[in-house]
Amino acid sequence: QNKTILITGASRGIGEAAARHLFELGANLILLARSQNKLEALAKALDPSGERVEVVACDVAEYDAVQAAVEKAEAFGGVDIVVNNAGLIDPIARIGDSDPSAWSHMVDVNLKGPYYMMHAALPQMLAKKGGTFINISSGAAYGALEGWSHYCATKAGLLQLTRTLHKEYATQGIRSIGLSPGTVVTQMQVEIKASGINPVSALDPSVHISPEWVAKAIAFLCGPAGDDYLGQDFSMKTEEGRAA
Ligand code: NJP
Repeated sequence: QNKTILITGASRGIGEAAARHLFELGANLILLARSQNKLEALAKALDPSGERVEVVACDVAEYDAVQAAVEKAEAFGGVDIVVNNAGLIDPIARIGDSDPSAWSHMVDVNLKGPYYMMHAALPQMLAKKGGTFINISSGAAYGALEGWSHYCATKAGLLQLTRTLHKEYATQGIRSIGLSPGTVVTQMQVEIKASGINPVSALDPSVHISPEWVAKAIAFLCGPAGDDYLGQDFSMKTEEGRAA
């Protein structure tokens, strides 16, 4: 309620579901992605008056664009929560077949993007003496999955960033929490299936996790319950995650 929440990758999938759910819970939102049209359509559907939702077309791999987007939060009194959700998995390829520039680009989006967001948002949060980062990682941070070297490496790196931020800033009221959703029915799984490497055999919305379910986990971690997971990774695949 009345929190200002910045969500990256809000144009579809988990980010869009998080935007819908957190808006319903009363948050002011700043929505980021590269697809401006999709963001504008979402903002119009959620908030026709335009009072509580701001959209910013932004590539999280560009520091100046990230900083300009975070500045928009000042109009809402500063950012309270950042959901670092934007992420890529494509192109999927074994290391020897991979394209070095595509590998590097994934580091830019999946790892440097959340770091840029932390760097840009921390001054506002420290001025408010509090703030929360929810960093969407993955079970791939723990396993070595064929064809996913870039994804596994960046998601493991994001968890280390989460832990380090906690060590550095917890005493100043900054909460840093990882969230590993498991298999979620989104465009990303369509891309995984198309690659033919490590596809989930039958993606079934009645069995696999819905983006709406991840949105509820994000809201859960934004609240006081998140204090039990500071500097850690909340896995939705565990019994604890399913119960939450
Ligand atoms: O993916 P998808 P999900 N700058 O492909 C945006 C993690 N995860 O919702 O820029 C800014 O539907 C893109 O927007 P656009 C996963 O690693 C997933 O499934 O307009 N934004 C879109 O909104 C990721 O971190 C599963 O193209 C950029 C969004 O990112 C997060 O969950 C399992 C961008 C991607 O939407 C959301 O994934 C798991 C850029 N440079 C973790 N590049 C799963 N789906 O099974 C992309 O454990 N975006």
